[in-house]
Amino acid sequence: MNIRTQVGIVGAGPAGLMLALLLAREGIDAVVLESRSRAEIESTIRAGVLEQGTVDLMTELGVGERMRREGAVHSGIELRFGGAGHRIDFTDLTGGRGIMLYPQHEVIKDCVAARLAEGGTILFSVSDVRLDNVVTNQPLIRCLHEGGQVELHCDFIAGCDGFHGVSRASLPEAELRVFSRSYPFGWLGILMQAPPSASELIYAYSERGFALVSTRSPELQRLYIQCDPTDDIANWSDELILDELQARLVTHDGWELLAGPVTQKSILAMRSFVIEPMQYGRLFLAGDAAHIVPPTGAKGLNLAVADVRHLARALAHFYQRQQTDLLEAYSTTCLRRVWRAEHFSWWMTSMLHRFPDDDAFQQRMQRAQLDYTVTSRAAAMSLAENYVGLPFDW
Ligand code: RFL
Ligand code: PHB
Repeated sequence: MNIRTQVGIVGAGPAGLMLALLLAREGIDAVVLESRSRAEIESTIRAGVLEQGTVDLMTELGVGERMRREGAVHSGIELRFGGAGHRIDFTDLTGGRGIMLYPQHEVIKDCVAARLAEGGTILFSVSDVRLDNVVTNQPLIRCLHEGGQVELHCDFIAGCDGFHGVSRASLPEAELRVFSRSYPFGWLGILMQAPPSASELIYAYSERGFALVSTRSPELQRLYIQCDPTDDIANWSDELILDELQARLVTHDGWELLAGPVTQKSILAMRSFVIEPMQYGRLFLAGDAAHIVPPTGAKGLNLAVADVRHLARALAHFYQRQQTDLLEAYSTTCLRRVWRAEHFSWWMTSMLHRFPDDDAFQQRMQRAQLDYTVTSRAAAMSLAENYVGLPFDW
């Protein structure tokens, strides 16, 4: 099967789907290729926190209705250490901005439904995806779909296929710089059937390691604890996980975690990663395909959305005025925000986790930083500004 489109998009994650919706608004045709099934992408548990800018964009794109109904607006977070909680008040510190708790797979469902409803093509369960001719004006994507060969001829390719996708590998190594750091710990994440234990997210620093209390719905909690990244999840019984959460979250005023059945658990590794540049010829990378942050700052999905907003704007500029200046600036424009988020995520991670080689001095440094963050208005404002997300055109 031969298909012709203007923009070939590899990957139906938040980056690929939002790009397709943004381009449609500009009258630009795009086809999305996704290696997993629709059911799979609509049920994979990942992010939960949407920045104000992501929320605003979803509303603008007409995919915000269910989010506004079912999502939860949060106007602050708690930093917990030394047996006490300290609130960072986003509304006060950022002039009324906040965040939305709405699961990533619900964002995916809303975007897939909207894209199909507007007549867009998404080919699910494709395999053997290969990118060719990316340095020419006629790039080509080849793949297999339902047993047949597909050739997608396009003007541009958007590589939105995440960290383990194929797009990044199509950039020649000699042209690239890779920046990366892996952390000596991971997160053990669980879903637990219980009403929220707190009205806002709790980021806890304790001698036993980091813990995070988040939520997915009025009946479902999302919780994380720092663990050895090479540990086997089979070593963690539900009781052990809950005991560890209680111990790390303990307060002097007797706060209690509302417990219930654990319905899902897994361990994820943590790393920071950036590739420069994010573009080669007519191939543009966006989202996790180009950069990864540790989840402590809740930035990954939001960065992916910021990338594709720039990409859609640059492509619209190209098709409307035949000018390539915004496309040429794409990588530099995105990387400024990417590095800001890399720093913020690294900083939150460093402040809140126990490192295996930490000595007593290092622990005092972390406590001093936490104490400053919750008592200085300037420091709290910096955290709040980064957490709710800098404006799109920052
Ligand atoms: P995705 O979401 O990985 O989507 C890529 C898509 O491409 C498909 N694919 C291919 N398709 C075609 N051909 C190929 N060869 C392909 N190879 C792969 C994949 O199947 C997939 O559907 O990348 P994208 O769109 O860049 O979005 C990035 C975000 O998903 C990611 O940054 C966030 O999930 C990170 N993240 C968080 N981000 C936030 O902004 N706020 C959060 O609260 C937050 N919490 C998290 C997170 C990530 C987590 N994990 C599991 C890594 C919490 C966790 C636990
Ligand atoms: C989540 O709810 O999954 C979540 C929340 C905040 C984070 C990371 C993940 O920093």
